[in-house]
This record gives sequence, structure tokens and C-alpha cells, in this order.
Amino acid sequence: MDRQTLFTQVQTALDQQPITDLHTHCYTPKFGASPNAGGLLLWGVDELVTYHYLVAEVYRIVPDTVLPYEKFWAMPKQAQADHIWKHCFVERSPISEAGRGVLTTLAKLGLDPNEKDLSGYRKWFAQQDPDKYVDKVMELAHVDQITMTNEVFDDHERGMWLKDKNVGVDSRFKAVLRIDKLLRAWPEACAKLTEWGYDARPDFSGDTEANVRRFLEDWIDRMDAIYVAMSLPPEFRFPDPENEAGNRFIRNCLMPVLRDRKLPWAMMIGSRNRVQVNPELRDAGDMVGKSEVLSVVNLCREFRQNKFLVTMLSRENQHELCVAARKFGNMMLFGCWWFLNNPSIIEEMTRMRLELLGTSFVPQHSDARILDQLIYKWDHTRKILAKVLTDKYYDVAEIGYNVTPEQIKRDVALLLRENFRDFLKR
Ligand code: RAT
Ligand code: ZN
Repeated sequence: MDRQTLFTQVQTALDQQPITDLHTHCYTPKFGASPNAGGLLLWGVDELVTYHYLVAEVYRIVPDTVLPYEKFWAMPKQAQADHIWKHCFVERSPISEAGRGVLTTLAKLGLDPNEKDLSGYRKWFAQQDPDKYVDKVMELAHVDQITMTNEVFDDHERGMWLKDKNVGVDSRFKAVLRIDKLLRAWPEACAKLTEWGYDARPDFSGDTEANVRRFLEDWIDRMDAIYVAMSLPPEFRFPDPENEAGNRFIRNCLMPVLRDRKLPWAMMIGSRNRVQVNPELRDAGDMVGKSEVLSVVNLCREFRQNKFLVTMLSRENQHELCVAARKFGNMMLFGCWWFLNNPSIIEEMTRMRLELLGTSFVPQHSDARILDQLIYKWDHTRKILAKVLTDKYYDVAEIGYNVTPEQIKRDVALLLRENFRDFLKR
């Protein structure tokens, strides 16, 4: 079979396959769809242009010596967007991945990506009804389910869950209990838990273990969470000789609860907290660092009855992590996270993963913070998958192996939807 025919078949399969997006920061409209009024569902052109990836990029062009950070953050959202549009989209070409992403999104929505100011786009977005717009975006991105990231340690979000227990109920969305602080700031997390009625002490005295387990169970139930997630620093170790509290939290609290509930622990490892790098950039202030794959291996080996969804932020970790995944069926590798979510690296990672793991991984998640980003993140990913999968099928077709459109369809379904859903059911 010739390469062009294969390519067309792969492209068709990718276009027709609905995607289950396993990690985003998008919310149901019930969390509020007016960001200026505290709503958590972000959407529209001003949010797209002020994405934190682009905030970092504009600060390379107009440094803080010219525009101090506190001045930028004090500006209204529209003024921030105008500033970024001028410098990153008009006075320079938006060829970075984040810049290109805005163009793809606008174009796929039927808008001309060549406008010199944002007023026309603003008018168009103002006419959209947020709830219907969620459907429109999901249709354009061909996403059938959006996984939220629900921050229990964020007082604003936590208050919304407590006020309306149905705030997360929406057939298009699933919730995820996000609990970074329990490993990243244990004493602070204990103080919060105690305040919320779960007496927890940094030295584990009293009923700390039982109360932390009860806290996790209550919130898994309240959110109907499909997994529990944490972003962890490059220094994360298990076991950690210098963090007995962390070992104990994992062994005696987190693992037993997740095992009983048959829920995975999603570990996103390698982000060096903005506190140590550039806090003034806020969400854009984190740094990447190399992590220890062996710690994930230790977890997968010690907790055979638990499931681990794993991604790492550093490019240097990717090969070792793939090899680790070959050893443990209870580890599901996923996504090209954050600074890796660039075409050249996605392509390299996806080729390597296919070569080492066949079709038994989840190649991508969108990490969309702004609803509309689903459109570009998945469009760009599909393009890369088309190229890489065609090469892989061509290699076996050349040997004389028959690759049929049905097989391609089946494999694409595994990669974009079923591997994740099956892993949850295990
Ligand atoms: O990719 C991002 O937007 C990051 O800021 C993080 O949200 C990261 O994905 C995370 O979930 O911690
Ligand atoms: Zn994320």
C-alpha cells in the first residue's frame, strides 16, 4: 500500500474518533462562565490571549523593567490582552506554539486570524451563550468528555462545591480531586484539614491517618471524582528518606483509599514551583526539572493493587519513563505535558512511546485552561499523530502485513479514548 493511501486512512480515523480528554482545567458552566465575576469556566478571546503561556512570552519582549509585573496584573483583562496581542501577534509573528494555537482556534471558529485588534473578536464572543458554546467547542474539537481539575485547597472552588453539590454534574464533564498540598505543603494542609473538621497533625499524632482518609473519601464522593491528581516537584521521591510524613501519607492514607475505590493516582512530576523561580509571573512562573523515575517504579511495585497515571515534565525523563511503563501494567503513561506540548517534542515522544509500548498508552491530554483551547490543542495533536502513525503503519505494511482501515480505526480509538476509559474500569 502506498504512503498517501495510508495517510488518508489514518487521517480519516483520527478525524472521526471522539476524544476523551483526561486532563484539563475547564469547568462546567455551573461554576460560572463570567471570569470577571469569579466564574471558573474561562473562555473567549481575552482569556485565550492572556493564557499564561503567552504571558511568559510577552515578558520576553517587554520585560518587567519596562512593565512591572504588579502593573500588568493590575490592568483590566482586556488591557492585558491588548498588550499581548500588540507585541506577540501584530508586531511579531505568532509562530510559537501558544501563538499559533490562538490563530488555529480563531480560524476554526470561522473568524479571520488577521485582525490587528481584538474588538471584532470580542463582539463575536459576546454573542455566544456559554452553555451552548461548550457544545460547539466540543463538537469542533471532537471531544466527547472533558476531565476537570478540581482544587479542593482553593477556597473559592471549595466553597462552590459546598454550596451546590451538583455544581460538577454535567454529562460532558468529569471531576478530579486535586490535592497537591498534601505532599507539597503537609503542615499547611494539616491546618486546613483541621479547620474543615478533619483533625490532622503534621506529626501524625491522634487520629490523623484515619481523618486524612476520611477527608479523601468525603471529597471523592462529593465530586464523584474519577481519579485523584497531584503535580509534584522534581525532588519527589518514594520512599523519601527525608520526608517520613510524605511516605506515611502515601502508604497509610492515599494508597488504601484509592485501592478500595479502584481509582488511579495521577502523578504529574517535574514542575518546580513558581515560589522558587519567578512568583511574579504567577501561573507562568514554574520551572521544569528532571525527576526520579525510580520513585514511580517503587510505587508501582509496592502497590500492585493501585493504579498510576503518570506524566513527567522533563524531556530528559521520557525514555526512562517509557521503559518503566514496560515493567508495570498498573502504570498508564499519558500526555505531553506543558513545556513538552510543542510539535517537535510531541512527535519525538509519540514515536518513542509507540516503538516501546505499542498502542498501550495515552498520547495526549489538552491541559486546556480556556475552553476554546480544546480546539487547537487537539487539532495540532491530530496532525502529529497522523504523521507518526502513518510512518508506523507503513513500516509494517512494507513487510507485507495487511493494515486495514478497521485496524487503524481500532488503534486510534484506543489511543484517544479507550485506553484511558479501560484503565479507569480495571
Ligand atoms: O499546563 C498548565 O497550564 C500548567 O500551568 C499546570 O496547570 C499544569 O498542567 C498542572 O495541572 O499543574
Ligand atoms: Zn494541568
